[in-house]
This record gives sequence, C-alpha cells and structure tokens, in this order.
Amino acid sequence: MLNNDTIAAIATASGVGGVGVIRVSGARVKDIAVQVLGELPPKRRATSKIFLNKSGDIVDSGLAIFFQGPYSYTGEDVLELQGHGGVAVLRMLLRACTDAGARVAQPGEFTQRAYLNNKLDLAQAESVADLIEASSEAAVLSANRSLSGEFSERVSLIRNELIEIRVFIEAAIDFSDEEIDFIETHQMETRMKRLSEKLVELRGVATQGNLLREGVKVVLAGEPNVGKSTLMNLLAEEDVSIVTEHEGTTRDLIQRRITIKGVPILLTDTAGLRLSSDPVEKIGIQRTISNLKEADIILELRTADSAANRFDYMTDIDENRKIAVVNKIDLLGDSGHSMVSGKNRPVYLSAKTGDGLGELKARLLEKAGVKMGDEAPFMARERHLNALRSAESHVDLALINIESIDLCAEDLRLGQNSLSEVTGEFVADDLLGEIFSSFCVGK
Ligand SMILES: Nc1nc2c(ncn2[C@@H]2O[C@H](COP(=O)(O)OP(=O)(O)O)[C@@H](O)[C@H]2O)c(=O)[nH]1
Ligand SMILES: [Mg+2]
Repeated sequence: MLNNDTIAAIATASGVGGVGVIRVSGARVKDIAVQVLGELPPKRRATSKIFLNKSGDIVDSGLAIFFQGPYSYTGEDVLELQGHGGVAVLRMLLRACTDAGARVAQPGEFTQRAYLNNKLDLAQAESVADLIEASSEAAVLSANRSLSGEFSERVSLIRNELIEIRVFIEAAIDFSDEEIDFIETHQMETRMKRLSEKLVELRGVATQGNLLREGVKVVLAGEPNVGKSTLMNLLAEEDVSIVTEHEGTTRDLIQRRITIKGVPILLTDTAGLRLSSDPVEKIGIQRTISNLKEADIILELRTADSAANRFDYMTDIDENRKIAVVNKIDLLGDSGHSMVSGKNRPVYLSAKTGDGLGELKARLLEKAGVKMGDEAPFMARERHLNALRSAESHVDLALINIESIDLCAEDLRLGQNSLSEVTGEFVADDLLGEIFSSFCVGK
C-alpha cells in the first residue's frame, strides 16, 4: 500500500510568490521535522523556524505547522513549511525533506490519502480539484457545496432509502412461502416511484453544476464581414478581435473566456467562411471548420441585408447546436425583424448598438441547458451524472419487475452500487488512479 511511505510536495503554484508552502505527510513526518527544523514544533501552532538541509545549510526561514494524525488533511501526521515563494528555494526545501526520508508526492496524493483515510468521500475529493480549477464565481460556490458534503449527503439519503426498500424485498424472497402482503408491495411500489423522482431531481441539480465545471464552447461563424468580430468584442466587453470593413480580416482563431450569469463560456471568433485563394486565409478557414466540430454551440451569423449564407459550410453540423443570428438590424430601421417566431427563430441583433444582446445571451444559456432553478447547483462531474442515470434506470427496472421479486431485488442491488460509485464506497482502483492523477501536485 502506498500509505506506508511519507510524501512531500511544493503545494503552492510554481513561480515567484510572497510565500511558498511545502507539505509533508506520512509516518516519518516527526523525524523529518527534527532533521529539517532541529525539533518537532508543537501541534497545530504556527512556529517560526529556520529550515536546514542535510549539510546543515540554512535553506530558508518561515513558519512550520505540525498536525498530528488523524487530525490533519490526510489523516496522517502532516508538516507544513511556509517559506519564501521562490523557485530555487522551494526546490531546495523539498530536497531537504526528501533527503530526510520523504519521497516526492504524485499528483493528488494528499487528497487521495485523505479519501483512503475517510477524511473525505470521493465526490468531496473530486470537488477539491474542481474548486481549484473553477473558472467563475458560480463554479466556486457550487464546488464548495459539493466539498462540504451536501451533494454526497443527498446521494446517501437516496441510497439509504433504496437500502430500506431492498431489505424488505430481500426479506420477501427469504420468506417466499408466506404470502406477500399486497398492501406492502403497493407501498414499496410507491416508495420506488418516489425514489426515481428524487434521482431525476438530483441529477437535474448536478447537471447544472456540471455545466459550471465544464463550461460551454461557443463559436462565432459565418461569412466574412457579417460582424463576428464585432460581436466577439461586445460579448467579451473588450477589443479582442480586429474589426475592419475588409473581408478576411480575422484569420486565426481568437478565444476569450467569458461568463454569462456565472456560466463559464469559451468564446471563439473565427475566420469568415468563404472560398478564398489566399493561403493564410485558407488555413484560417480550415481551422474554423475543425473548430466548429468541437463546439457545443455555434452562433451562425448573417446580416439583415443578406438573404442566406452563400457558402454551404455547415451542412453536417447538428441543427440543435446552432443558433441563427441576424446581425446589423440597425441598418434596417424598424422593419423586418419580428417576422419569424418559434423556438428556432433567429436572434435579431446589432453588434454595433448592442440591441438584442440580452436575447442572445438568454438563448445561449437556454441552448446550453442552463436552468436557473430555486436550488443552487452542486459541482458534479460527468462520472456522477452517469452513475445517477444508471441508478435511475435500475430503480425504474426494479419497478417494472416488481412482480418477479428476484429480478426486482437484483435491480435494486445494482442501483445501490451505482449510487455508491458517486461517493466512492464502491469503486474500481483504476478509476481512483484516473481521478487523482488529474489533480495538481501538492494537493
Ligand atoms: N451597421 C452595423 N455595422 C456592423 C455591425 N456589426 C459589425 N458591423 C460592421 O461590419 C464590418 C465587419 O465587421 P467584423 O466584425 O469585422 O466582421 P467579421 O468579418 O464577421 O468579423 C465592420 O465595418 C463593422 O463595423 C452592426 O451591427 N451594424
Ligand atoms: Mg472577423
């Protein structure tokens, strides 16, 4: 087991900073403290110390804090050294710790130990990484809701309910020669239905959190001069793309991260799509086309005065990913832009005046699946959504099979396993490896 050795890592971001932190965890922490600090500092108290290397040179001075296991992040003895945030000094300090008996930690290994020592469940451990990587305030808030255990708690409540139903059904199998009470079967059916509804509801909230985690890739596409770059600048609230009246101005992909109502969006401005003989522009157009394939949502721009796109470049792209945008309505005066209605109606806009921008943002969020419900979302990963979906389908099958009690019991057992995957009571080792290896080192 990994847990026998003592790990150390630079916990602060690499580069220059006011403070740099080294974290050490494991059975040899006390010895390492004696070697690097001269003595073990008192528990949980920031103590000013000089940090020494193997040869007795002063590497740095700063604060040392000792957390005795199990009252630490990892559940093991932990030492934190807060020194100066320089690249060389931190590297030397890390070396002093490894010379004293630690080895360099793998990515996410501190959090993995916290999970293995039951300090956090798996969903909470994942939200540590999600909090660090959160790219909007809404994402931070939802990652914290998951980290505090609210999401896990909801999953556990549903799982406990499922276990109660299982106990009844399994008991019915064991006493199969006795007549099963019709009323109780009916009650179980009602409870399973309610369970299924709760799972759908929880998945809805988790899906919103997943959007905050993943963000939405939005690409601006259309013929040259329809106003893509102008719209990019309007949405980004700064001049990121060059705007001219000349066709073929934008050649490379230009990207900006923006947020709309807290939802992170990666916005890409592209070269206008047309048949071009200019070699540089041609490459730009190729990049545009491959970028369109990866987009979650494509804003397909045309202008109010051009009837339709002349260049047929998006035929193989799913209509559900497109929003038609008609730009430059300021040139039209009052006429002409409220003729089309319905769900797939174009958004009428002036990227110059900002008219119609609110409508465009609302349509973007709607297309991305953002539903501003009463409940703030939990940060959730695709893995969690799949597990919830799988639990849902097992419970639904159990309902269908309620008359064939063995099948019903098996469906419920599988449903319980799916729920246990979320919080990590039931999870394969290679999945754990995959999850923690995507963390940063020192976390
Ligand atoms: N009147 C008007 N002109 C616009 C509007 N949006 C863009 N333009 C102009 O159209 C030209 C091309 O704009 P640009 O953003 O570079 O188009 P792109 O080639 O699609 O990126 C520029 O001269 C812009 O000032 C709009 O909403 N109304
Ligand atoms: Mg442009």
